[in-house]
Formats: sequence, C-alpha cells, structure tokens
Amino acid sequence: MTVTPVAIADPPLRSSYGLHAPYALRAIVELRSEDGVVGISETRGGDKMLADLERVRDVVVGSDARGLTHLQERVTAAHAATARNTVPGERTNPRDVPLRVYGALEVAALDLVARAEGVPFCDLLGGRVRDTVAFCGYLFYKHAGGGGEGDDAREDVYGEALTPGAIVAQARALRARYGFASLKLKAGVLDPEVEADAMLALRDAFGPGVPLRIDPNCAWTHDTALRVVERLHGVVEIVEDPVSGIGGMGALVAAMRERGIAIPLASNVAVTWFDDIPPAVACDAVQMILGDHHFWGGPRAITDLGRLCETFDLQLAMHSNSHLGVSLMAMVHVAAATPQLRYVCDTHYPWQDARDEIVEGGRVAIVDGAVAVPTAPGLGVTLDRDALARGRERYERQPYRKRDDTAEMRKHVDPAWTRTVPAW
Ligand code: GKR
Ligand code: MG
Repeated sequence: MTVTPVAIADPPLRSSYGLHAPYALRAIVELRSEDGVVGISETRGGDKMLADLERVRDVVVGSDARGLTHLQERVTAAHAATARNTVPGERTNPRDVPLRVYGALEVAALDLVARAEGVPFCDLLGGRVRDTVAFCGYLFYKHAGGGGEGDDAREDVYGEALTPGAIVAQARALRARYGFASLKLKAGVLDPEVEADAMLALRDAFGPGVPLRIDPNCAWTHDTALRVVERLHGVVEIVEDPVSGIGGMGALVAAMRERGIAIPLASNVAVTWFDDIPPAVACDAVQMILGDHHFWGGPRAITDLGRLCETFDLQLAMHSNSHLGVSLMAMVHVAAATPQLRYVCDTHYPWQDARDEIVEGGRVAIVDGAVAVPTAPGLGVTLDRDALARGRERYERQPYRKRDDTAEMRKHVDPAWTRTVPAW
C-alpha cells in the first residue's frame, strides 16, 4: 500500500463554509498485489486523512483484494476509537473516518481486481447501465485569482464572480468549454435575495431547457428558505440543503407543501450515511440524496444506496469536492453501474488546472457535459508518475495540511468571520 499526498491549485471559491485555500489536498492510494498488479484510488488529503490511512496499513497489507467485507470490518475495528471529522454546525457521522478510509481502499482494491481480470471497473459493480455519465456545471461565487501561490499562481480563467451578472458569465464560460446541460449554484455566500436574483438571471439567460439547482449548505433560516423557494418556484428544479438538520428540512418540506410549492429538497449535509435515512424518511425531509463513494463507504455503498433510494421513492444524485481525474473516473464508473442515479452528477473538475492532473494523457475529457465510461480495464486511467511526483513536491512546498475555509476567509475577506448556521 502506497499513499501519496498531492496538492492541486484551487481558485478562491466561496461557500457557507468560507473560502477555498489556494491549494486543495488529495491523497492517491495504490494497492499492489503480490503478482504486481496495481489498483489506484483518490481521496481527501491532508495530515489527518494520511494518518487515518496509515493506521490501517497492517490491516491492508497481506489481505485479499476480493475480501472486501472482511477488509471493511477490520478497517472499522482499527478506527473504533479515532476522533470524528467535525464541521461546526453540522450533524456528524460517528463512522465518518472508517467509511472514508475504507471507501478509498475499496476503489483501489476493485481497480486492482478489475485490472487483473482485464475488465472495466463498473463490471465488478454489476456492469454499466449507461455509456456516458452527465455532470452539471457547478457555479461558485468567486474572488479574483486562479489558485496556487507565488510563482505557482495560476491563470484566472473565469474571473471574479460576486454578482448575478458575473454568475451568468461564469455559466456561459463553463457551458462553452464543457457543454453542461444543467447548472448548480453554490450559494450561502451573499444575501439570499441576491442569490435568488442570480437564479432568475440564469433562467433568463438560458431558458427553461437548462435545469437549475441552488445549494446554500444550510445557510438559511426556515423563514428565509421559504421566502427564497417562493421566489424560485417554477425556476429551480431542486433546492439542496437550504436549512440544517433532518428536522429542519422536514419542517421546511411541510411548510412548502402547505403553500403548494413543489420543489424537491436534496441533501448531502443532513443525510450523510445510511443511519440518517430512517429519520429522514420518517419526516419526509429529503426527496433526493447526493451520494459520494468517498464518504459513504466506497462504490458498493452507492449501488446499495441506489436500491434504498428506490425503495423509499427518493431520487439519487452525486456529490463532489475538489478532485482530480482518478476520483472523476471512479465517480463515472459508480454512476455507470447505479441505475437509480438518473440525475446529473456534481463535479468540481472544471475548477482544477490541467497542470495538476496526475493521470496519463492529462485531463479527462468532458464533452457535451458528460464523461464517456471507459471500456479499458479497471478505472480506465493510469498514473503519470512524473505528474504524481510533481503533485507530491507541490504538497511538500505549500503550507496547507488540512482544509480550513474559515482560516482563508479570515485571511483574505473578513478577519472576524465565523461560520454561523443559519447565517440569514
Ligand atoms: O467546494 O466549497 C465547496 C462545496 O461547498 C463543497 O464543500 C460541498 O461539500 O459541493 C459540496 C456540496 O454540494 O455541498
Ligand atoms: Mg450540497
């Protein structure tokens, strides 16, 4: 088992969590079998994740890449006492750490087995139900800058975006480059009325044929959320995590129904693992769940989640965070093998710079808003060893060791900033 930390330039994107640092941190996991086949995966980086992966080295080395159930049990046991990852103002999943660690290992183990057998990764998940996977154009409020620091500063391809007009311009640029057929705005940054104005401006610019979604990551109160959804009724297709908590989402759904507002609510914050599903279903808090193999416990957890969503008549979508091509290809294979995932997936990929890509051949192509599901063995991408070494050097050179969007806000925007949920 080899774990390589990498840093990738990340532009100054905003969310209710704060501001992205100039570098996002990822970890690349490689599992090598005794006969020399290598499986790869990509996951969250930073010192804590590296230590969490290191802790299971003895469990992983010498185990059977096909023995996933046993591996997961041992990873869970090894992390029984590990401190949880916590986000201020959010419900925390007590098994977040073992699920993230195991999720990374499951991708690499399945990739190894798929390569050994000469079949595409998705074949080990039951096979593909689609040949391309569609992604949305992920719009962000953004300060000027392209990410990176010092002589590693990158070109600011999309420019500052802090007004409705600039968000429309950003959407045009992303659509021109990648062909996205659907758009999602990361909100929870400006006054909610201004964010609602941005959605109306997007509708005016692109018409009803381009589905729109807004995600303020719990920044709104119940009353604010009601006001916004009333304005956006008939304009947005989905609202994601408008308020915090399963109870809060359930109460909002009930109030929306009383007013005849039929916009489904989606979540990757109130519902973050299987144990969140019973209480969410009990109060009808969400109509769509955004799964993510990185923290739900690997690709098989997402295909299971698909079946569960079908059982409870919930829609399934896919969450993302800043990532490179290995994560993207894992997301593509998972989506290809999950029939219930009929909604477009999220990806931060357009925000990353070609210079940081670590897969051979460079950036994965997004054409007409979609990525083709590879037919080559495994994930269909291999590591470019020189690019990986450069990513590691970049990690060593830059000062960040964990994601801290609050610290970046204080450094660059407002020295007194604290994440308050709800903020409006
Ligand atoms: O990249 O700032 C960001 C996003 O806010 C991310 O951290 C969220 O996890 O994209 C995510 C979401 O849909 O909530
Ligand atoms: Mg979200």
